[in-house]
Amino acid sequence: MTANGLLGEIADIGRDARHGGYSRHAYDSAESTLREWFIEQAGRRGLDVETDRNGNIWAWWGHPGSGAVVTGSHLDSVPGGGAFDGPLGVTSALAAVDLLHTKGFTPAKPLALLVFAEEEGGRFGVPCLGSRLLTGAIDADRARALRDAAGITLAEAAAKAGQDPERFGADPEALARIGCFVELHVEQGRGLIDLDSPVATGSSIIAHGRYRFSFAGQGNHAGATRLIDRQDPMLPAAAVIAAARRIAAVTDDARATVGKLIPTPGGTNVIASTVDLWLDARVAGNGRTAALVEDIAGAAREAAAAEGCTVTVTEESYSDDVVFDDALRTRMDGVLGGVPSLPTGAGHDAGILAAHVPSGMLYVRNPTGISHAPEELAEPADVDFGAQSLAQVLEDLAR
Ligand code: HGY
Ligand code: MN
Ligand code: MN
Repeated sequence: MTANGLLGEIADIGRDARHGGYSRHAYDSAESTLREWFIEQAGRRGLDVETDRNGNIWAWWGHPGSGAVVTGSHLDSVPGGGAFDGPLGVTSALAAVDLLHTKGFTPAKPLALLVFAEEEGGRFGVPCLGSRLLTGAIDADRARALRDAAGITLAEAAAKAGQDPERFGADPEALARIGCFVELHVEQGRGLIDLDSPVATGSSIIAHGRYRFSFAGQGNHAGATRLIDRQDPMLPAAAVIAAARRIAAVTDDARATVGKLIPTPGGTNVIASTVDLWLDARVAGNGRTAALVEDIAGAAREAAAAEGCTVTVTEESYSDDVVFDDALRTRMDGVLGGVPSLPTGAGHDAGILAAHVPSGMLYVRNPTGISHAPEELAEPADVDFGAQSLAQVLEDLAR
């Protein structure tokens, strides 16, 4: 079946009527349905499926073994996300297996499809959670205790989904099986439109982190409290949002975003007692994300003090700059007959694995250039071209 056909099969799973697009988060009903769907699809192709101790799903063509050629991505989304970010890589991997089966190819090395858990951090806040756990990039106790908006811990959600959260943790045996990893992904930008090419390899990912800013003031009555008597944490929160843009704008090619803000208690006629907001900060260069965040935190402290409020800043995740394996990228480029190679500001599981195994990315053109929103798109012809390109790359790597 083609990747377009497979995407069509899951098109109604996890649609978000409120936000538009899709909301599919770790171990919620939509993502669990997608997991079951993937396992069924892999089984149909004669792949041996196992879910590892961290909730990542492996589907093996041939016996699991070292030096495996591995490809995959994720099935979870951001809230109100697009249809392609993650699922395009998973469906293209299944379609590539079909293409290789059809041509009678038999891999000379173990070949596996890999679906990572909670890549977006949409429920528990830490991105690439499955690949961070696999590689030991996050402490298992910290991961187990991560809570979603309803206060449910990852351990509770995973246990409810039939996993044993006590087994979470670095999995050097599984990691050692990976000879190389290639992730196909919809491009999250306009590079391929401007270059008029349907696919590209990935060259690098800029460093990025997530930081929680917690402002505390004094809850009070919106009408009975004079302005001079207020300690309103919304004021410094608003100042940080503006400061993030102002400071990033003078830091070359930095990106700083506040997309999530939660006032407590959140009443229209209530001065908030606390406000939590999350800063997503990204800029290439060693230590530059920390410096960017420190400048923004300085503005937060100043604005908080001016309003008689306090603020605490907590790093929730950070990933260093990634440069993908040059030999793998060159080999992919050769197989594909010379394609562009693009840097990206988007994080990926391939970026987490890159510190441990040769990793590469294959981007598929997105005519809107938009991602993490319902307008994310890959045209059917480019989807097919991407799956064929992935099949060519896998055949070369696994021959
Ligand atoms: O946020 C990111 O860069 C990725 O989509 N998780
Ligand atoms: Mn994403
Ligand atoms: Mn993604």
